[in-house]
Amino acid sequence: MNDHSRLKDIIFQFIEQNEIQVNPLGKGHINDSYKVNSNGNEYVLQRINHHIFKNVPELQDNIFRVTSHIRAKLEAQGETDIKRKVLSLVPAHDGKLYFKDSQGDYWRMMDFISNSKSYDEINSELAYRAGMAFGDFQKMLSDLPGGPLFETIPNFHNMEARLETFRASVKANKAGRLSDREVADLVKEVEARAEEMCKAEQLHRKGKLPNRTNHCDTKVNNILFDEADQVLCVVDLDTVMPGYVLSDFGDFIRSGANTGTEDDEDLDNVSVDLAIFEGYAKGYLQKSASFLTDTEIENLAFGAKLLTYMQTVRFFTDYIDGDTYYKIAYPDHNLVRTKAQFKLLQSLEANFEEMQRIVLQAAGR
Ligand code: GN1
Ligand code: MG
Repeated sequence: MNDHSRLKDIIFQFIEQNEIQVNPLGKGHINDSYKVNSNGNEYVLQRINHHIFKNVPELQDNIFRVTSHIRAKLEAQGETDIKRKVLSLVPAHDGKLYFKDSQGDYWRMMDFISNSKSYDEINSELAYRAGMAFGDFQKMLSDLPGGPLFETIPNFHNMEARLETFRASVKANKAGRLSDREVADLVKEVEARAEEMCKAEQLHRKGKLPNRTNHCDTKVNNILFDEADQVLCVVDLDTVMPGYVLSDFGDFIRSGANTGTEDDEDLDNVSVDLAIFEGYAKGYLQKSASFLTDTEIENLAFGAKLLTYMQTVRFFTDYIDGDTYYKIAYPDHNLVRTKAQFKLLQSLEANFEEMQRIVLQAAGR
């Protein structure tokens, strides 16, 4: 069976048989996504990477709970364009929110949000709107019924656990990549910051940093905008789970306030764009300052450093392991990503005082 007829077979587990078009969609590093057109309707089909998301039924249940709760809130607010303001899962014919095929792969389907677009590069105004959207998202989920969400990837944004894994990988040196001088130097740079970067877990143990329901993947391209560049909704809900708000602040800055790209080969391109930082901080705090604690606000700028450091460590760990987690486009891709993230971290370190000032001013403190 060729790929196309395999995909068709899967798609008809969710929708009625029809003429369809299927095209690859998006740039995610983990799942595979396709856009499906059928009978005037548009859908997103995704193969869920179940080596990473090991419990697909719980994963889908999280997404169902999150989207149902947001939908109910939007209805109560009198929102009219609900179909474009929150994701809608399309259940399989058997009622399940996923389909497991004969090869053991897991699939899901959603409605495609019509006339929407995402950006990999933005400006300060769009960052401001994205900040409001993620602040709103956290606020809407603050009273999610049914108890905490399932942790779809255990210890996902736990820096202590990430460092433990990193150290085990360095020790195992499975791909033999540590003999390179540049790689060994980067290990030292990671270790030099390790203590500082475990501050969030330390604050949490002291009872000073709460868990909240976070998106945990606030990449700039996980926000959909409409034709007039107004935010429609937040997508990619696989990692919505309990965590520290530093994650949702920090990961947007890491991905959206970089003057270069996540995998820039020219490190001179990479630095923090403070205007975008400020836009996001203002939008996010406009929605969240009322429910965040002083400790959370005082550590948001640190969150930008933390998530950039964490991503450096994650790409680097994958490089040392021999590229088993992230999709790569060429052999040294994970090392290039590691160096670009590390360069961004150095820029965030150099601009830290200014970032702290911007955050406190935006919070009115
Ligand atoms: C992955 O799938 P995608 O591209 O949205 C990763 C994020 C990283 C990001 C780095 C489940 O996100 O945590 O920050 O790559 N998702 C998972 O670009 O590991
Ligand atoms: Mg993702």
